[in-house]
Amino acid sequence: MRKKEMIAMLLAGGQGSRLGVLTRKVAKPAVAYGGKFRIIDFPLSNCINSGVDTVGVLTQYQPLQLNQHIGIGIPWDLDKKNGGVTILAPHVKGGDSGEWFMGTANAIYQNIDYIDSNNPEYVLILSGDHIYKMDYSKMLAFHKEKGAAATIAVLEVPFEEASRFGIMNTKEDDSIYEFEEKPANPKSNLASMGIYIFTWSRLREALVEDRTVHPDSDFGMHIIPKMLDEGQIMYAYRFKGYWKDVGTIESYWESNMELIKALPAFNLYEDFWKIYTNADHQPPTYTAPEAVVKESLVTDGSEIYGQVYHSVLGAQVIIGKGTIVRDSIIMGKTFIGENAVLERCIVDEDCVVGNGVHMGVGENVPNETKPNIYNTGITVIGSHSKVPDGITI
Ligand code: ADQ
Ligand code: ADP
Repeated sequence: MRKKEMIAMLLAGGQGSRLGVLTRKVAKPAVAYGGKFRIIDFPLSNCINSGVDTVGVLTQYQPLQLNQHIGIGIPWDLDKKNGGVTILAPHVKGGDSGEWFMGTANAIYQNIDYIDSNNPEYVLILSGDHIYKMDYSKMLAFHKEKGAAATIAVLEVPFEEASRFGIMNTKEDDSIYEFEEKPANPKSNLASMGIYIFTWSRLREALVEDRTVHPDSDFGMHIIPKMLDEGQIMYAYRFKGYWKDVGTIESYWESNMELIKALPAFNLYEDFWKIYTNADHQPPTYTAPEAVVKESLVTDGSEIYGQVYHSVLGAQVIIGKGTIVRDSIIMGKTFIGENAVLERCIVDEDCVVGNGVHMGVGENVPNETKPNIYNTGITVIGSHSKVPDGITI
């Protein structure tokens, strides 16, 4: 039987309801990000850059786009016969009694056979909805050095946000003695990133046992507290670097905008830690004589006839003559007509925005006229929308 030291299981099943219309038709991990990427490119690229060559992807909600994007894993060099990326079917029970994976740990339980077939020593559990670069091999070295049953990647978050996370207390050596999932009154600000390494034999045991008590078994709610109660050795692995849960419209927009700072907190241009994606072959971007493009990311195959300021544009975007786009995210294959103004907008893929459309408030406008109102409104247009000529939104 073949043996892998560590395989990854990527939880890509969430709906991402807080991303609103952006996840109406696609799962959150398949949402476009940074012009030419999709959110799932980050954990997948981290895997291959860390030497993890076997990844199981658990999908559940609207998996079509995700399946198309991942394919057989060629862009990430994950198309290997021995290992590679495997998209695990949403329900495994077959027939009419197809069972949804409710709960993150239960989703893993449902795929025990897949994990066993790789005979791993360790299993890395990942979420499909975080933007970050991380060397999982360093985390594994830490896990082995500590002889832990489980290691949780952590970072310190502002106290007022702590109740959105799994929060733990550690001793001086970073061993964990207390863990609470999304506590109302957090006792610390050391937050779980939802990234775990388990020694597989220990996790396997816990999954099988917990299954009988909690059919909807969840890592943060059940598995981690259970293992801690049993006195198993668990460590917090401190991550230093950029990490963003892009689960809300605001954090998604902000994180895209952070990419276009002169000194970005998150750098896509580092050759030693490339982010791979499945992109079409497109011609270069064309900028017309009258075009203005400043402080922006513009992806291949676009045609700019208007003005683009501080914005992120996906592939094959067309910006018409006389149109001004500012502080916005325009996703791939979207067409914007002439003499339109878009400020603080997110326009999803495959949209058509008509001539003379005015969209989004623009930070300055309400602040100048009503100094007490600080408007952070972001206007979002779902995929395949058509905005008729002359409309103001
Ligand atoms: P949450 O962010 O609330 O907390 P959760 O809803 O448990 O995360 O989902 C984790 C990931 O798994 C997401 O990517 C989600 O899309 C996916 N997922 C959820 N259920 C799934 C299923 N049944 N099948 C496939 N995929 C599924 C978790 C931890 C916290 C931690 C935060 C950090 O529980 O302790 O602080 O992540 O973001
Ligand atoms: P959000 O927090 O923005 O609502 P998540 O991605 O965290 O989005 O998803 C919320 C929860 O809903 C997750 O536990 C996810 O697995 C669950 N969920 C989403 N879609 C489905 C589905 N089709 N069937 C069962 N559970 C789902």
